[in-house]
Formats: sequence, structure tokens, C-alpha cells
Amino acid sequence: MSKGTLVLSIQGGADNWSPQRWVARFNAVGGGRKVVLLPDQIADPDDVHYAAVWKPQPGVLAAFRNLRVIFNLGAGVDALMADPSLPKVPVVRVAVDDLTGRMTEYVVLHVLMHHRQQLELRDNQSRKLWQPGAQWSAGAVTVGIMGLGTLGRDAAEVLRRIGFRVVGWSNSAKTIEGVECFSGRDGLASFLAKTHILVCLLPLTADTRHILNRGLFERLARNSPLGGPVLINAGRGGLQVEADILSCLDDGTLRAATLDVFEIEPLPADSPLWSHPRVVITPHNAADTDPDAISAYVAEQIARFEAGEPLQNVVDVTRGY
Ligand code: NDP
Ligand code: OXD
Repeated sequence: MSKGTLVLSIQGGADNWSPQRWVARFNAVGGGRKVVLLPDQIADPDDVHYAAVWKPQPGVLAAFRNLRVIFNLGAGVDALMADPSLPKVPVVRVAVDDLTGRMTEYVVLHVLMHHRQQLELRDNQSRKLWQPGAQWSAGAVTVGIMGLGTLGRDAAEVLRRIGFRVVGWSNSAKTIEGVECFSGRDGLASFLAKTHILVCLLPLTADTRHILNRGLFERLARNSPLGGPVLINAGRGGLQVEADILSCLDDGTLRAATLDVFEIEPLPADSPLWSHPRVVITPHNAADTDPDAISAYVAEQIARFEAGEPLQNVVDVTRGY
């Protein structure tokens, strides 16, 4: 009996994301299942049981009538959710230690960079200025994490162990040891009022689009030892209003920002964010998806599915994440 075909549809992605590397990986873990990289010709579209995708062309999966599961090759599914013709089969997203660990590295790096005043120290170095200034302890700074899912929760736990005070915000109520948790629109104001460094790890949905705006920044704690609130956004660019970030940096509502994601990617060359002295820009590489780790994860999910066990990390399409 045929094991069914797995199709791959991959647009964009990081430099190590060569589609051929994904094909090789899926062939290595597929146990003989046929793997086809779209738009290559498929002998029998009805034999396609699985799709593994990253930002596929809208409509491309609608041709496969016997599709059983769609695997999103990343954590965020906003691009997939925007396709009204997406087949009505389970969508599984990535939640693996490899990606989670990379995101936690990124969050810790940038929280510490702002906390330890690296922007100011680099600037002093460029002017040969020996100016130690005051350095407060981690316990004097509250990091607020928006999104306490796979990624936010891990970052919260590591930051807490370093000594930061950590608060978090999510849709549903949570209990995380050592982390003061808030939830829902009712909990947002209290969460923001405590936050010195705001880390955004939310998914992009109809509810969260443009949530990082002036009105929200104005509600952040004003008593920060860092001289003002800091924003770190590694969620999605559509969560932020870039004109508000710039005007808030310029009038002191925000002290500094680290941005990994943008409304338009790549960030256009004429964006003033590139040259702002208190903005750190990274090219949407906070947490790369590693083909070795993710192909093994997909193979494991297929084995579960075929053994009649429940798939893990299935997206709730009504919520959009
Ligand atoms: P999860 O789905 O595990 O977690 C999402 C969290 O956001 C949950 O805690 C959820 O609440 C919360 N949330 C969602 N909607 C709302 C809302 N309206 N109000 C309050 N809280 C809300 O996702 P991950 O942690 O795995 O990933 C988060 C995002 O990170 C991805 O969607 C992606 O956009 C981004 N990402 C970016 C990468 C990069 O390289 N820059 C790499 C990987 C991911 P609840 O728990 O109650 O459901
Ligand atoms: C993801 C990403 O969602 O890399 O995994 O942005």
C-alpha cells in the first residue's frame, strides 16, 4: 500500500533554508514516503496525504483532495491563516526545543543588552569615553512578556532565573512559578503598568494586529531604572505600528527598541528605523527553524497520526494561532 506523498511548498525563509535541504531531510526521515517539492509535477495528486509548508502560495494546497495534515515549518501560522482556500484538515505548527531555545537566547540577549546599557557603552567606546555610570541589578527591572505560549513561557522562566522580575500576559489565565500572570483585555493595563522591558511574543491574529501602538506604550511603567520603557518585538511585524514606535522613541515615551520583525520584510532601505540610534534591528532571525530538528518533528507527528494517536500543537483556526 502507498505511504502517500508528502509535498513541500517553501517560499522565503532564512539563508540555511534551501528547499533542496528540506527535500533531503524529509527523504532521510520519511521511511520511503515520496517527497515532492512544489511546483514540481506530481504523478497522482490524490496520493498526497501530507503537506509541509512555509508561506505557500495561497490556493496551492486546494488541489489535494486527500490531504490529511498540513505541517507549518515554523511557529507562526499567520501566513497560512490568511489563505481562505486552505483545506479543512488539521494544521500542526512547530513547537520544538531547538526553536524555543533559540528564541530564549534572543530574548535574553536583548533584555540584557538594554539592561546592561550596551547601546550607551558602545557609543561611549566610539568616542573613547571611559564613563562607567550606574548599573542597577536585574531585580530592579521588570520584564513583561506578551504571549505566554511555547516561546514566552520559556523566556520568562530563564529571565526569572537570571534575577529579573517577570510578569506575563496571555489570552487565558496562567500560573507560572515566580511569574506574575495577567490575562485578557481586563488584565492588560495592570500588566503594562508593571513593565519596564516589554517583550512581545504574540502571534499575529485579528485580535493582536497593531497592538503595539502609542496607546499601549503610554501605559508602560514610567519608573524604569533604564530611563524609560524598552520594546523588544520578535513576534510579527503586523503586531506593531512602526510610525508610533518612532514617534514614541523621539518624545521619550519609549527609551529604546529591539525589532526582529517588520510590517514589510525585508525592512525597506528608506525606513528611519535603520538609522535610529536607539533601535536595534535584526533580520527576522530571532529563532531560525532548523531543517534537521523540524523534519524529525514532522516525521514523529506523522507516525503518531498513523498510529491513531492525537497530533500535537494543532492550530485552532478559529483563534488563528
Ligand atoms: P503559542 O501559540 O504557543 O503562544 C501564543 C501566546 O500568545 C499564548 O500564550 C496565547 O495565550 C497568547 N495570545 C494569543 N492571542 C492573544 C491575545 N489576543 N491576547 C493575549 N494573549 C494572546 O505561540 P509561540 O509561543 O510558539 O510563538 C509565538 C509567536 O512567535 C509566533 O506566532 C510567531 O509569530 C513568533 N515567532 C517569531 C520567530 C522569529 O524568528 N522572530 C520565530 C518563531 C515564532 P493563551 O496561552 O491563553 O492561548
Ligand atoms: C516562525 C518564524 O514563525 O520563524 O517560526 O517566524
